[in-house]
Amino acid sequence: MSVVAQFEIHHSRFLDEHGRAVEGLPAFARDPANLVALYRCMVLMRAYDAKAIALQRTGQLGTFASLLGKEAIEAGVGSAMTQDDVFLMTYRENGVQLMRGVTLKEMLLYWGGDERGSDYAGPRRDFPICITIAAHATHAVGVAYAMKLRREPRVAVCAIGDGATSKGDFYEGLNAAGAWKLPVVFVVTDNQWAISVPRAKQSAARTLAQKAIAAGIEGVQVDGNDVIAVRHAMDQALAKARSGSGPTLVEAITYRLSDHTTADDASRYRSPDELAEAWKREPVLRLRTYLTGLGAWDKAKEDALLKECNEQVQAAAQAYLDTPPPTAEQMFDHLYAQLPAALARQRAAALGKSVEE
Ligand SMILES: Cc1ncc(C[n+]2csc(CCOP(=O)(O)OP(=O)(O)O)c2C)c(N)n1
Ligand SMILES: [Mg+2]
Repeated sequence: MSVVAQFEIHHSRFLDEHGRAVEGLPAFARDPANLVALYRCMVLMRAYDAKAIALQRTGQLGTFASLLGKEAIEAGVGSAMTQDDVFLMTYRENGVQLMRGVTLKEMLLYWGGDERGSDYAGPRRDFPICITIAAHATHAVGVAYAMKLRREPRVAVCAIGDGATSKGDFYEGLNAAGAWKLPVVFVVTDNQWAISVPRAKQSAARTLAQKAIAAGIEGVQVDGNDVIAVRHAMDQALAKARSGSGPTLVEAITYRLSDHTTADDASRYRSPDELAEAWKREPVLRLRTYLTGLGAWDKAKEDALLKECNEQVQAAAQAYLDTPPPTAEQMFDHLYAQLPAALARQRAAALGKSVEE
């Protein structure tokens, strides 16, 4: 017998949970100004998240999926992508959207059940939220195929959860991406839970990154609570995809610090000790500790930033609340360029009219 194939999965981390640099930093992270910019985005994400939950709890927003705990993944992914890339997300990536120019008001409109919230004024080619778990892995492959056919130096980035990696669509997407060497990056938020199903029951695979191996794709694992590690892995994966060298799967290890959504109560299925342990590794404090140690951050700056973020979020919430609700026929206006006849009839009925056949 001989060994015909051997694989390794590498884990990377630059900042440990105490906010100490444990590796030589990549070039972008050696300039504290770049890290401060990422930190500011992460704090804004957290302020938005808290406001969205408060709006839901007071009956002013629909069910909301919190991103609490994955701010470093959001900032790392969002800052690495260019405006020409295309982002395909599930429902927990409002942070990346924010960095790509989707407005806080648009995001709140979406969670308020208003389709106009998916009609982004900013990144027009980014996809709307895909609630159907893993379905957008195949969409991402389609987008990347189009980019390759047109010889465009662009990349499709597909954000997906740990639970979603058990779905057939995910494997199908990975396989096609590998076989066709497409410019696509899969970012798996491995947050240890898929609603109430823990990571240990989700897959017997030691890592989720290794799922890439069977598709002939490179798979890497990063500490998803370390924004430098996420950003660095994304920089490498995007450059590789852009140069025609094919896809990468980035598994980012983190922890879902919130309930699954506002419709969930995670205390029914996970221990408070596990949650308390996870808070010790959280990404925002980690980066703040590092920046404070460098002398690039202090309490006055923190207070000013919190005030600024809260004001920004408050203004967006007010703009959302001041938006008149969509009229009934508008529910037909955001799915098709040309409405099929059956839906045209329903739209007319919603308007109280009839249409000619
Ligand atoms: C096809 C499909 N099946 C089931 C669901 C219900 N569902 C919503 S979220 C979720 C769990 C997803 O977990 P994971 O991929 O780990 O993402 P996370 O919520 O942790 O970010 C499930 C099963 C769905 N939305 N779509
Ligand atoms: Mg999960």
